[in-house]
Amino acid sequence: MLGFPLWLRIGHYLNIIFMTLLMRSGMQILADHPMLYWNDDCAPGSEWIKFGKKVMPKDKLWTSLDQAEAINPVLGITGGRHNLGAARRWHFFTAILWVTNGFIYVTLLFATGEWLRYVPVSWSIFPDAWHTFLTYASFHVPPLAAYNPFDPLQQLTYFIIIFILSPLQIITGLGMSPSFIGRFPWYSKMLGGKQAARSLHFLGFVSFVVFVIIHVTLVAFVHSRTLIMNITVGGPTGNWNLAITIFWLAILFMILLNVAITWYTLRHQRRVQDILDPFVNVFMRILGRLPSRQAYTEKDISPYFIVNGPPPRDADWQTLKENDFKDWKLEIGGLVKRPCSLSLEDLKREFTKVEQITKHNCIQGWSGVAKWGGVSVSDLIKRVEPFSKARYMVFYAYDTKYDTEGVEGRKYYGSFTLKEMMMPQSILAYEMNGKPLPLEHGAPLRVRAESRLGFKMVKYLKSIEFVDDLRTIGDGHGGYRQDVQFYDNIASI
Ligand SMILES: Nc1nc2c(c(=O)[nH]1)N[C@H]1C(S)=C(S)[C@@H](COP(=O)(O)O)O[C@H]1N2
Ligand SMILES: [Mo]
Repeated sequence: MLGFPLWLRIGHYLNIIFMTLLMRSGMQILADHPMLYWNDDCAPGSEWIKFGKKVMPKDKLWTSLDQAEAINPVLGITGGRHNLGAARRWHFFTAILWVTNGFIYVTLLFATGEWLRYVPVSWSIFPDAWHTFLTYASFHVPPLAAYNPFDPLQQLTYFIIIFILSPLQIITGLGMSPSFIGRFPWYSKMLGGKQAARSLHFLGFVSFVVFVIIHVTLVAFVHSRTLIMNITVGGPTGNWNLAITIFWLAILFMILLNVAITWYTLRHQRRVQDILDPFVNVFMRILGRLPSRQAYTEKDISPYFIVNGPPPRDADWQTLKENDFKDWKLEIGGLVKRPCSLSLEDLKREFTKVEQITKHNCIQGWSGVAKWGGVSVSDLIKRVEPFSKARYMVFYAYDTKYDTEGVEGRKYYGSFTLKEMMMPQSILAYEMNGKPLPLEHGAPLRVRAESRLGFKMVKYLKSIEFVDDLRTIGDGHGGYRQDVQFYDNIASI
């Protein structure tokens, strides 16, 4: 006899909680680059849908940060504009809980025989579901007897939600991880590309929203008393007062939890970063171990490549630029036996040139393919001979960052573990698409670490320092965006 055992009711409720958090954090992430594409070049105008009304100027340099839209904190988990670090943190943390809960739920379904409630075992489900649909369409309600425990249309819908739509969200979610698609480009191709994965993930979200609206409407209007009893006290013969009390308390708690998370996160960004990242990092590390093996072809190169992080206004970089960076030198020091200082000429003359055609993945969501030419970081590491206690490389840039109000902040910097930098597609690039690195893309030299998100790849390089601990650098979180915008540091998803 199929009923509503306690574990099923709890699983259902936890699912509601996690779904609300996933949806709100997802919308916040989308607001940071509120355009969706079916192509991975992301040229302005090539999107199939755009939220917000911003139009970028044609005659002056803009960056992807300018494209971010503000979002209401009721919809977005942290609200406002460019609150991406916290949104990602909540999205990934909740995703872990949602998948775990779903996994337990499905396991118990099969262990207890309850799976029969969702999995249709006869093709007659289709004509039967159609019949139910016609009943609703003519503003009639199927009799209670049609529910055992669900009517055919309900059963078919739930089956699709649990066994098709949910796995698809996981599959398309993974299809956006730079580490995963960097290591397995075929996976990305199978989904139609990085942006197709992103678009499909969004359409999956829309399907969930449509489902929730219909589901809630039907519960409210069709045999609602029985359904509410089923999902709270486990059956229609229980205590109605208890059932309706549980029902409203559960909704109240869901709302309060959402408000509390938004409120707390906005006030304690750093604490939320420090508390949640260790959980998320378990998965970030697993994916982060995958070395990039991308080999796109010349014809994949994006005709247009979005910029993020405008060229430095700083006088020292401006002076170097005047002279085509002939006086520029990369200072390498810290925990190394042989510190050195290398000009562009030195880099070209003394190291083997490597080239790679790869896909760039910005944390905001856009992508682009380019050919990068330069020196392999592992060659550089061999040259300077780090001491055995050196664990990280810190990359310092020339650009001072300004906040959205134009207030001057600190200098850009980033870092990697030596392990990450020993990967074959970790290079320092002085060329893009066969030409000297353009000013806005990081001249004269930038990092390319192809299995990571774009913000890790420091442009306008000034110096490199080998260190044993990141906690003493900047605010100690591994980079400018980690310190100031609360981004996560591994950035493999
Ligand atoms: N020095 C410096 N490096 C930087 C940035 C920056 O603002 N300053 N932005 C980062 C971000 S968020 C991204 S997505 C990439 C963008 O590279 P692109 O402008 O060549 O597309 O550079 C990264 N490196
Ligand atoms: Mo970025």
